[in-house]
Amino acid sequence: MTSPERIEGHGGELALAALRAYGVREMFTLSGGHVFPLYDAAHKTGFPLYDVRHEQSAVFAAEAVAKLQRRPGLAVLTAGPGVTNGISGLTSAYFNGSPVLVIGGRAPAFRWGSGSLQEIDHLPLVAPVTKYAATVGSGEEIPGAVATALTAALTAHRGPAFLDLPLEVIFSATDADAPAAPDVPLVEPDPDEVARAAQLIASAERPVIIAGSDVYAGDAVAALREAAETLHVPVFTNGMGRGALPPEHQLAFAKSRRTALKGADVIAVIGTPLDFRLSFGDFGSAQVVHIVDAPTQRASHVTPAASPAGDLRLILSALADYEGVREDHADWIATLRVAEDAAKARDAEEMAAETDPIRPARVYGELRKVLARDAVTIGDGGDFVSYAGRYLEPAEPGTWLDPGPYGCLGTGMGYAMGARITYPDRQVCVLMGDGASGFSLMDAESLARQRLPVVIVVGNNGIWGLEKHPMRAMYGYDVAADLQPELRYDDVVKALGGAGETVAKASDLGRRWPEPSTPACRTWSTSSPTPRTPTRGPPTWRRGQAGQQLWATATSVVVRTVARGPEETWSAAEPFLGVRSRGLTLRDPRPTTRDGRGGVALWTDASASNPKALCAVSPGLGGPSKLDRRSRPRWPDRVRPSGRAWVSRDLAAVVAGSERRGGRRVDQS
Ligand SMILES: Cc1ncc(C[n+]2csc(CCOP(=O)(O)OP(=O)(O)O)c2C)c(N)n1
Ligand SMILES: [Mg+2]
Repeated sequence: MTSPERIEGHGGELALAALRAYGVREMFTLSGGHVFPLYDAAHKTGFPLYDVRHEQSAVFAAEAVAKLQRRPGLAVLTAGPGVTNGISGLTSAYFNGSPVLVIGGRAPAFRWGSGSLQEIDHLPLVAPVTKYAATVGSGEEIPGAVATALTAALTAHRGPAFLDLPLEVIFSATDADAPAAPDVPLVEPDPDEVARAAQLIASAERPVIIAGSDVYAGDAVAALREAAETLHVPVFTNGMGRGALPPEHQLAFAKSRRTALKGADVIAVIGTPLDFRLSFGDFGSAQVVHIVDAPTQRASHVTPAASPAGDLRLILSALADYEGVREDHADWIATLRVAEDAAKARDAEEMAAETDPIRPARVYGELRKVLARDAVTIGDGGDFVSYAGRYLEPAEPGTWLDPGPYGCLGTGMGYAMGARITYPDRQVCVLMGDGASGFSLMDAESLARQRLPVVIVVGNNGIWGLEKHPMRAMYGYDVAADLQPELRYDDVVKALGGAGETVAKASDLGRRWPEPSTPACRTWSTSSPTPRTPTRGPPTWRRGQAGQQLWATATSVVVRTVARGPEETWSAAEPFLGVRSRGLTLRDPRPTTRDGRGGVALWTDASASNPKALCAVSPGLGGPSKLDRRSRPRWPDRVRPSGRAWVSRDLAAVVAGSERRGGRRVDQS
């Protein structure tokens, strides 16, 4: 340092000085010569540095500390393949609003275009999935560039940022202005909009709050609780919002969501997008209040009754200070409590069931007995993790990590590393599908070597369960969905320096919880097949006429979007848009292919209570799919079909088509 205002050193040292000033406390990386000066700076100053076996684990680890600690996480990736390997991690952070900074090495600027090793311009690749991305042109600019990138990452709505430093910039010594103190702007909400939201919720007869990750990210958990208590509103949560109210709180609900969403007249969705997890904000006749941390997060596909945007602590504190008249929601809350208790009793039975092979519910039943209240649980997988979402009940905020709406498999070991570093003394438990484990299990070696013990529970069903079952349902067969049955993932972890064992009997699960201080990883391979779906042969598709309708009766509900790609071939896109208990869910048609074509197809089967709903029934889904020619379903008012329709003969799919309202019934050919 030359003076308090100027700092001196090579590019790595200048960058690290600025990173420290912004609260970065460690670096995740995989070795590469292009970024050696950052290692040198860390090494010389005792700055913690953790390395991994795949760059995406480095970004996921950085994301985990960012999510859990609400501060920036840093991944340092070498030029070219290092950065490109990190892009799924960056994208997940973008979808999750996590303040992650990736610093990339970069081939030298002075001979750009001459074919240097690992030379590629990263910016066009990362720009769509970052809030800020830039190449730093000189050593002098480094502290300022780091400050700008981190300010962008930390400003709500938060998200990742990217910088790359050309070889000569990071290696050269220079001096530069010391980084200014962080100044992260606060987004002020419009008080009138906040008042409108408060009044809507308070005057509702049957209000519901759904709180998501940004409530935790915005450090607004206490304010949420106060707001819920003042307004006396039941609270459901998703993502990092889980645990925001302790499960024993009288306003905390988890299992009665369907009853709540069906019966609610006002639904306040706070700090989470109105995406596929929330039926795209389509809650029938209920009014929607969407409370977001920045105007950019307001949904453009729905028109909420109110949508305050700004610092969530400010908004929720204002709701908590509401002094107007509020309806008495006691009966409504009591109704939900009955549904909640009934669902809990059903779950308890499943969590105790003695089956061979072990069912996921039982795994979670046993885990609930051994996990501490503050244990961090991490989900990385398909079916196995869906069950975790259902059966595990985070008791404290910031203790559940899932991949978020981007749904990227492979977060497991990176998230585990970030969680262990965040909480050296807590239980950290990764729930992994056997398929998902293939993406990151090699990083069990990084954990073992760097003495970062975690417990990994592999739900070993020998398949890509969440893909195999739907493919069989759709086609009557499946391909590319099998894994080696009973593969010893525990032996893999042992070979990597951890511990491991296979648990085959449910009654052994609870007994075998390793001591939290075990300085190694332990895998439990458990068999947890999802029940196989009966199949009745592959569907065949044919193009239909605009406005065609076919319908049938059946027994469960699955909704899918089917896009018609540019090459006139069918492809399934966005599976599992939502599951509805009301028989028919028809979404507004929207383009699903690059060229804007495509449409929305349904195949649902109706619920028992609504057996004659308009259906599109996959023969693979089981249950009766008899065409019902007596009832005459109609297009729901909201739906204005447009474009053309495609109808599957066997699926009796209904696809939005025609500019007309209403549809024409046709017989199945
Ligand atoms: C990176 C990535 N690749 C593919 C997918 C698609 N996918 C979603 S769930 C799933 C199956 C996961 O299988 P497994 O981890 O074994 O869990 P299971 O469903 O069998 O319990 C796949 C392949 C994805 N979400 N992310
Ligand atoms: Mg599996």
